[in-house]
Amino acid sequence: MSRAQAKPEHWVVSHAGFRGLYAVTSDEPDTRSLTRKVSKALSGGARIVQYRNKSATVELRREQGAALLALCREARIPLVINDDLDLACGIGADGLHLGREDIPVAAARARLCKDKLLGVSCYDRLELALAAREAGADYVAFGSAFPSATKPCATRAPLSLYREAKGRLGLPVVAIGGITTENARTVIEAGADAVAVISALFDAPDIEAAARSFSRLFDQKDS
Ligand code: TZP
Ligand code: MG
Repeated sequence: MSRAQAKPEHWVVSHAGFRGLYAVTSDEPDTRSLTRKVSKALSGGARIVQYRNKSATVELRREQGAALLALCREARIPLVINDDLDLACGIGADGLHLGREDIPVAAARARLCKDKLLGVSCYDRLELALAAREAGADYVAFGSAFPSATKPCATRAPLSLYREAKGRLGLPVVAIGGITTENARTVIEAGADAVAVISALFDAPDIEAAARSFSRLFDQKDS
């Protein structure tokens, strides 16, 4: 059995089912507001949630991570923590997402249980993804797919990379950066298994409706 197939049964997302809207939180200082927003994203069909808050203190991150974990467990959706291995381990989250400024992937894999998801940002570089797979990553993310107001200086990844990476890696591939309900279809058709979205989801006037629109794009590809 592969590592991915051995993930806990309470997750809706498995290796084979790693597909759909990947909701990444925006920096939100108010925990109640954060949980309200994420709850709407889950109601709209988000298949995975990443807690990302670049401006919170350690205490606030712990409070918000724990609150989101409770919400995600109820929805049977995995909660992945951005950057912070101690937080992920401390609250018993379902996974960790790392970038190039974070701890090495192999070091994180060594501390994370095998049943936890480990995701790695690979920007526009397939060789980073190949190395991440060797070091124990469960999925990889490429982007920015489009210009992103959240991360304006992010490297742009060519659309051709999604299919090429899928073919070369045999791992789920996530597209991130500037993805909206209008352009998401382009990256899905280019081979992305999931779309990771911050602003077009959490800044939407109706978060649940936006999540549903993103989610429907994946139904359409199946039919
Ligand atoms: N990595 C590349 S672009 C980006 C990250 C974290 C930001 C994505 O945010 P948005 O608002 O969906 O463009
Ligand atoms: Mg990071």
